[in-house]
Amino acid sequence: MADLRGGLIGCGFFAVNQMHGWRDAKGAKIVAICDRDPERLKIVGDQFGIERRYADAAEMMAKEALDFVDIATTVGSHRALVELASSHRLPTICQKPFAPSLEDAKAMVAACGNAGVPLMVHENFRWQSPIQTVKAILDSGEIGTPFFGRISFRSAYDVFSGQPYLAEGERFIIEDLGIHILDIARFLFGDATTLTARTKRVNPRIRGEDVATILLDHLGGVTSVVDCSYATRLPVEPFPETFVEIDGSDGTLRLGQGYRLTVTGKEGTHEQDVAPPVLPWASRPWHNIQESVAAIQQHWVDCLKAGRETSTSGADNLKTFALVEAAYASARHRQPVELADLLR
Ligand code: NAD
Ligand code: 89V
Repeated sequence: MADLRGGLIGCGFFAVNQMHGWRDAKGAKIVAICDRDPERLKIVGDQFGIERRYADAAEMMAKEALDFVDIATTVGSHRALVELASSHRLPTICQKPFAPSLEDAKAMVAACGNAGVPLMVHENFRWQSPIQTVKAILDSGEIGTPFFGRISFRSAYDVFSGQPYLAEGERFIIEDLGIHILDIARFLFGDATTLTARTKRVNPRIRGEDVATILLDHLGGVTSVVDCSYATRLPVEPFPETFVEIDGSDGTLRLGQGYRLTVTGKEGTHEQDVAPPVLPWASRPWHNIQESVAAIQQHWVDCLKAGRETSTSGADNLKTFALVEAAYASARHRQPVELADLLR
């Protein structure tokens, strides 16, 4: 089968990782790129040798024979671009956060559903290899039935230098980072029924919240805590590692700093180094995220070719996005939120 032909929209900070991931992908290649900023278009076009360049996504979709588009712009443009792609019946990948609101996200899923085209949200954190290993151990039954989980991301890394827009939004850590950590909680423990959240802003130079603590009840009976902070100074900066603690009926699992995994089951305790590989184009400390970009993009290609639904399809990601909305609502009203009410 010939390589799938993709068009990438948005050639900014993160798109460079996506372009590297596409260069590694088996069965697909990027044949055209688009950015309304000519400077970004030139930088990415020159770096990856892409000659077909557009300032306007509608023109690219009209002129190119594409098999899919990859939308790597920031959230404000996602709905319009996904709806444009669906009007061209183009299978679509959309970066996280999926949309500015749950209402927009539902409309985007409906647009692609009505056009009969696959939609995947580029929700890559569950594709990090340490997280995949945690899931495999959970599924193996080694620690029995889980009843408690903690998924934690605490850091003082300066994310604002690479992504200055993160300092400007009314919403920050839950929408940008918590969304990944909440998705990991769903990936490991299943869908949530009720959520309670508290937020804080510690850094006075940003507009949104930079600390969030979230309590979730999951359908399968797990109680989990998702906690995120960009105001936490530690002796060794762990960015961008996600730590996991799971207690089960037969044992425990701990994924800690330095990608150390410790599992205690009925047979005893074993430790494992689950550090992700540093791909040839990757750089520390981002290699963890960069590896997951390559993995999710390969998953997209494999699913598109086989006609299978992706792990983080638009429909799946609505449930993660609902957790984001619920967290803000719970923190604002200082009350628990029922997820079923949001997903109706
Ligand atoms: P950025 O601002 O650096 O890049 C966005 C680019 O899109 C800009 O070059 C801009 O000119 C272009 N653009 C915007 N609207 C456009 C339109 N309608 N048509 C054509 N071009 C358009 O942003 P970024 O930091 O690269 O973030 C992009 C997205 O990636 C965000 O949604 C962000 O949350 C996400 N992100 C994800 C991860 C991850 O690990 N999954 C990490 C960082 C960023
Ligand atoms: O994944 C993200 O969206 C990034 C970062 C990991 C830095 O928070 O913004």
